[in-house]
Amino acid sequence: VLQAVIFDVDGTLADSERDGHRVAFNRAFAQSGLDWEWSVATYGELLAVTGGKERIRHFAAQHAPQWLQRPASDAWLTGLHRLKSEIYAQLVGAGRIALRPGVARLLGELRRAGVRLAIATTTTPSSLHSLLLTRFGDQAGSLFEVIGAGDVVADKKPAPDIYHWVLRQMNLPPQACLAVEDSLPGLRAATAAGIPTVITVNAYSADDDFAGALSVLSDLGEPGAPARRLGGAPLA
Ligand code: XBP
Ligand code: MG
Repeated sequence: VLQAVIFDVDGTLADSERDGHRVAFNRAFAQSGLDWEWSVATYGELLAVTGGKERIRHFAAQHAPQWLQRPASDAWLTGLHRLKSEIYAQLVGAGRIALRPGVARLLGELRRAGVRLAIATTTTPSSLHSLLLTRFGDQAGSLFEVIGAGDVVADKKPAPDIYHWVLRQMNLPPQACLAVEDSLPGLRAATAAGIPTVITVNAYSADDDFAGALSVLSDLGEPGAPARRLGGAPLA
């Protein structure tokens, strides 16, 4: 029996990467005297490195200007990422990032059915909270029973650690849960933790091969605009 659904955030609850995180990274770079500009395509490649700080560190290793210490210090990375997170929260608070189709509907239906809800994301807690607050208002604090986010585990997706952490907090076995993800690192993390996973694809992940997913969907579906099933097979 399904007892809990664990949701990824970026790309799953909201299309927050291209017009949210990416824009925030670029503005933070400009405000910090860096001439880095992550195009939509470049950012798609960089999504393979999960976690904002980790993504900047990865890029800086190849593109650091003369004046920047190499390797970039943790303090510099943390400061730049904090600025990015502030800018992201402003973009979200200004209403730039909407929920994906079916998200609010499904959360409501699961809640009414007594299914427990949780989050497993690599995103920084403050960024997640600004999205939840902007999109769910007063409900934001009570919607998800457990929130696993950011640096709560050292190894980010595709490592299963964040899912293990959430399962421990909920005191549930993986087979009693369902994960909803949009990306390959997310699918790897959830399935490595033994959790059956449904994929809801977006522009960045539409062409990926989600072998091992329970189901691959176009989105989560609304009445009158049902989700299309694009693939998937049950876990062996
Ligand atoms: C998506 C990510 C995050 C965001 C940026 O994670 O990899 O790093 O791109 O957020 P998920 P931060 O889909 O698991 O939510 O800068 O806060 O890391
Ligand atoms: Mg995601």
